[in-house]
Amino acid sequence: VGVRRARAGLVVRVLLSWLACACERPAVETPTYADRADASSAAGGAAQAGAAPRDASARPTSPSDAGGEGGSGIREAAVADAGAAAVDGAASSGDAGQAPPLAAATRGATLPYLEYEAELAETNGVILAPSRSFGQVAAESSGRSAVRLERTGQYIRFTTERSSNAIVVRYVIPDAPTGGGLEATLGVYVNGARKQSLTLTSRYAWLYGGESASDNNVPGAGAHHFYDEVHASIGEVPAGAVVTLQKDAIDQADYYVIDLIDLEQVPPAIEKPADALSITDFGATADDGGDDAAAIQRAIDAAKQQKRSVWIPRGEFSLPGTPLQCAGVTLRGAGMWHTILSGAAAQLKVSGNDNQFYDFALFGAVTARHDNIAENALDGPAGTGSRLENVWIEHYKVGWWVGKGAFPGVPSAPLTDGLVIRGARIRNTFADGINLCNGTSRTIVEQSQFRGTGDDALASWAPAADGPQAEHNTFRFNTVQMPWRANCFAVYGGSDMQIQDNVCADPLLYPGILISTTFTPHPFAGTTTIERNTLIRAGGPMYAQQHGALKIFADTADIANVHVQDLLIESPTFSGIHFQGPKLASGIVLDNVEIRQPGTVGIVVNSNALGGAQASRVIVTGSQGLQNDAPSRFTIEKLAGNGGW
Ligand SMILES: [Ca+2]
Ligand SMILES: [Ca+2]
Repeated sequence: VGVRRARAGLVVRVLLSWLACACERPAVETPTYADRADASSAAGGAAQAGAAPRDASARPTSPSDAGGEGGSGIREAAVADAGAAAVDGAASSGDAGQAPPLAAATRGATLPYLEYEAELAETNGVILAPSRSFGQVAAESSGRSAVRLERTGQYIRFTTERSSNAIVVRYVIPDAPTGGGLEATLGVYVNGARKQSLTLTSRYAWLYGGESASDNNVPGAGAHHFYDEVHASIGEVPAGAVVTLQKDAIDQADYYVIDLIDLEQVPPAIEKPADALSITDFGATADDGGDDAAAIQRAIDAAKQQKRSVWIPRGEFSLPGTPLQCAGVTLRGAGMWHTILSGAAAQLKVSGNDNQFYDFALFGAVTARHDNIAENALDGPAGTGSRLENVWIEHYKVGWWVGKGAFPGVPSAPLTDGLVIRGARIRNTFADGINLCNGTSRTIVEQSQFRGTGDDALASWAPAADGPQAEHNTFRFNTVQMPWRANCFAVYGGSDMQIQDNVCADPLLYPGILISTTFTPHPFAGTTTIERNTLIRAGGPMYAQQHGALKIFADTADIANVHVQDLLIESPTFSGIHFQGPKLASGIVLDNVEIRQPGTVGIVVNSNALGGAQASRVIVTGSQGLQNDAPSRFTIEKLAGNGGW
């Protein structure tokens, strides 16, 4: 029982690190982001693999743990969103290899892996001091900390909580002196034996020129975007195994920064549906490096004619120069770990209706952002009846730009209506994860995970000059980590948009949720609903502004009727909630909002803000509650149950 509880305790700590447990933080902090003591308190959390476990019951579930009154509902939800359900499962799981399925997350995506923060593992490496300063590796890290392995024999080590057969490591290795990246190995040990070498590259990382530059690979000042990820199958690793990442003599990078490790039990490959047309019958060959684009396109065209689906079997298929044209076609793979389309043109150009994409990976080759090129994994409108499910996307400009594609002129009706995106895993892009643009309506993105996007992870944008009003888009049950520019969730105009049941952690420069009229959209209409979300260490410095974790920004037009309910804002870099003008904000309702340990103040109203908001059950702890710099222009009406301001 002791061993089991110890293992559970480690994972509890790992998962709780998302929550930036306020109880571990100093009571008084400086109001600047740069040198704040941070969430997963590296000094406190490190090298404790053998320390007394933190029992799951230590989770801050009772209202008294967080102080204040009311709001216990969001506290419980907030605990669950960080994976407490999974922790409970692990703690009661019994013997190795018998772990039950991971329970559904209350907020955020239910993900098929456990995440281990390097800075909470046992290590003899260098734990990076927490930072929120642009240009520092720690600031781009999950939990705002990581571990640097500098010398031969340095490692991170942890005990696995569940059985697994695949690993993802988020890492930094140096760039080549002249740019372009370099490769180096890193050892994976299981129970003390070097089991295999991971091959890491910095080809897709390292940009220069400061916060606004995302297209400069020439080494110089303003380095940022340090991270990339590697994934590998590692054979069966039982629960309770000791997994070590170690720099040995053969591992030649000058240093390795490890941020986090995901361990996943990948299911067996999916079987081919009987009536699907296999691309291998049209000339595609897996794993030979030869160009498969023409063969896959032949399969797509034949399948469309025969009203059948296209089967992409297990293996890696290469698309070096020609993207695939998809209009009214279903592509099915053997699973996101099993079927890979890779290369500079591993892109799906989408048009027409009934486009369906299931169970494969798209691994591109984009190394910088070029706004004049649609280097997107998927690009174009989905029509009606379309789905994207269980697709893994890395190294593009955008995951899916759901926009006009090749449509000429200005659309007068939505080109995408009712698209469903589910189970996507979109990482390490140079711009948005998913952008619903040009009138996209009634589209849902859910149960998806985004990490390291170079612009908004999820955006809904209704540009007035380039499409009809957008309506009823929903982002729900998604987990977003470490966008290195822009927001976790952004809505630029539109009617009746909804952001529900999500988790956002560690955006570097911008809010967690932005409601904005930037980019001259159609006006907000109906009600914009933001409910049951958690924003962790959100907000940041960009364009010489201190963006709050939730920002309502009426810059080019008025914003009316935004309802915010059941929101937890944990350790925002600056303010928790941020109002900025100069246009009118009206009908803004805040209900049951908790802002813990803001870097500056709980709620900030810029001097050009206009309008007002109603607040009930809004609790601020750990800092000044309200700073209203527009007292004659903006009024917050305090209803019942507020505290701390
Ligand atoms: Ca980390
Ligand atoms: Ca091939």
